[in-house]
Amino acid sequence: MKRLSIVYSSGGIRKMKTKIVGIFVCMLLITTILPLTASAGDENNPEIKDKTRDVKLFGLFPLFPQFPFRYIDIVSAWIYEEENNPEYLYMSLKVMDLKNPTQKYDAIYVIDWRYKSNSYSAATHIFPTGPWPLYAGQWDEQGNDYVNSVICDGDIDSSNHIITWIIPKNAIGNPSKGSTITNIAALTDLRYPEGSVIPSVDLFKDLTWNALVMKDYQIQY
Ligand SMILES: [Ca+2]
Repeated sequence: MKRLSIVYSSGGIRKMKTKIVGIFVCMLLITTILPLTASAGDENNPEIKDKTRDVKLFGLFPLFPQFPFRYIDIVSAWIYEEENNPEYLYMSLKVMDLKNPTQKYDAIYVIDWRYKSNSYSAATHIFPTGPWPLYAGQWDEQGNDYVNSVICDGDIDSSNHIITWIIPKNAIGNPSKGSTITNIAALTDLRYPEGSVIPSVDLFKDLTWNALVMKDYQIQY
């Protein structure tokens, strides 16, 4: 009987209307917020998810065993932004077993991408003497060197095997809110350090051209 009185009283109908409006607003919020969250990367939803145990000699020939190369074996890479730090783009690269310093080689870690027909990259080197700074900037047309670059904040986190660059957007073409950065790829490379007896050529590489996941990233802020 109580239920009937709620249905037929005007107060009950108002309550129902409020409830329906409430549910509708919630649904709107959920559908608005979800795509935003899904389009920013994180470790569980990376822009690149690479195969593992796929480091190759000269980037071409399979290697066995893979164990000695775990520190350049790319697992994933993701991009994100912080609402309270909108002038910066965050990029993280995860490998199987990051070593800092390395034992013998110059290890190079790179994420590159394209924005408005230009190429950009974030990179660093880790040597037996320790790491270089983290840096990022625009590449020249030939892909040989930086047109300009800046030193970035960030983190080389050996315990979680993640390198993170915090890149000022004004150093990478000022990508605007809603625009998309494309052709995101990661690469790693081992060379003997300059000055060693063996020439400093690219010996072992991991490239993500055949990664399991490859997504663009839409700028959030
Ligand atoms: Ca890999």
